[in-house]
Amino acid sequence: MVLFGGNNARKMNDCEIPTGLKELLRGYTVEVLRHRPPDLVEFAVGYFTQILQSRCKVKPAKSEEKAARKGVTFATNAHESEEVEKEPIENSVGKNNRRVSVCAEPYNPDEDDEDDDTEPRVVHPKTDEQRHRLQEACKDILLFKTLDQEQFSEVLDAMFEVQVNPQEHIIDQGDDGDNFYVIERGVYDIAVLKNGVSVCVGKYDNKGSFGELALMYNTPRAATIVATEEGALWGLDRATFHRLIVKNNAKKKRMYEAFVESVPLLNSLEASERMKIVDVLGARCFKDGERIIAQGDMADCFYMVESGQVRIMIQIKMKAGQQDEAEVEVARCSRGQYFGELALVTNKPRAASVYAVGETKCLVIDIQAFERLLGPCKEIMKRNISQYEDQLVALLGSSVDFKK
Ligand code: 1OR
Ligand code: 1OR
Repeated sequence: MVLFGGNNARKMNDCEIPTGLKELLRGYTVEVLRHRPPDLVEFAVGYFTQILQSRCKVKPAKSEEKAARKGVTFATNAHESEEVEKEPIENSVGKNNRRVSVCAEPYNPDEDDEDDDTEPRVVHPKTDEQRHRLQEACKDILLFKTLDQEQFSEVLDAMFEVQVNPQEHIIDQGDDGDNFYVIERGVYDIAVLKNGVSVCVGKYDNKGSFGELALMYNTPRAATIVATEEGALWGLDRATFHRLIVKNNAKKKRMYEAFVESVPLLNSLEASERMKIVDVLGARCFKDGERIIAQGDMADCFYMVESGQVRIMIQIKMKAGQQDEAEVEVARCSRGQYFGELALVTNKPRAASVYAVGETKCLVIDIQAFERLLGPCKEIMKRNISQYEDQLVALLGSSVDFKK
């Protein structure tokens, strides 16, 4: 079908599409599809007026001055952020919205509720295949575990794919935060500066997420993240992260603050440190009998029981030489108790399997947050761990060996 004939068509070919037009129209189209308004023109007036108003609301913030000094544009909405992409950025991850050294105003998740509906939604269109891969990558991300269905779907809409090359710096310690990243594949070293020397303190191996701290607390990047091989990430821009994840953390605080205060293990932490735990934890629910941890697996997180109970089971074989194996219950944990620390503390595979007894809800912390936040509790954990073996011998007698 020819839309523009003769000269018009030529004019259209010569004509440059203004920056931002595509994103503006795409945003509008998405909202139309979402709300199905009866009158498209009236809806358009409302939609574009909102964008205009939200632009006018942006105060000339310190961050913008700073950004201007550094030659980058402060992104207030989806299409402006594309301008940032065009800046020559060292170690750029490609077509994503990385910003270097741009600070934002401190963010208070309890204020500005009405802004939620006026801020234009960031949408990066995806094929079915991309969305499927994205959903797989995000299904165990703890920060997403307390989002409701609609919020989660908005997060997925806003995420964009990033291809990664070996040795690429995804994040550099000291920079300001631009995006949060979820790993689809690849191995990424975590390095921090100690006495001016970069030291590798851990790694992400084909799963997990990083880059939340600078966005949550408006601090410089706390570590450097380097890809050790070719990989793929999904990025989430700072504005969407604030609007959905940080705001949701305020709700999490209300829900879990009292619980975290009541966990004996966490008593030795400062109150502010306990609140940081609330920020990074995810809630996971398990059905009666569901396996939460499998003995022998590699460990990636730590659990606290919020409601219900778990059964700790160990596979044993009868005295050496015999073949028979059995799974024996060695302990139970209920509200306020923790499990899954042993493998993290000893760097060994899971020493036991753990099953839900009845409907059970656990609060989960990933291994990096465990290392970062639970250091002061490790001595207490180690003391408890040293009692495990004595308890087991007392429980089972000497007629069994552990299955390695
Ligand atoms: P960010 O926005 O500060 C760097 O950017 C990211 O590295 C950070 O968010 C975390 O998501 C991730 N200390 C600080 N940041 C870490 C750490 C970490 N691990 C991963 N990140 N530690 C290592 C714990 C294994 C403590 C080091 C002393
Ligand atoms: P994990 O990371 O090894 C299984 O995953 C978790 O079960 C383990 O951490 C502990 O939190 C929890 N042996 C092994 N794991 C135990 C034990 C236990 N008790 C609790 N867990 N016992 C036997 C010791 C060899 C306890 C016997 C009473």
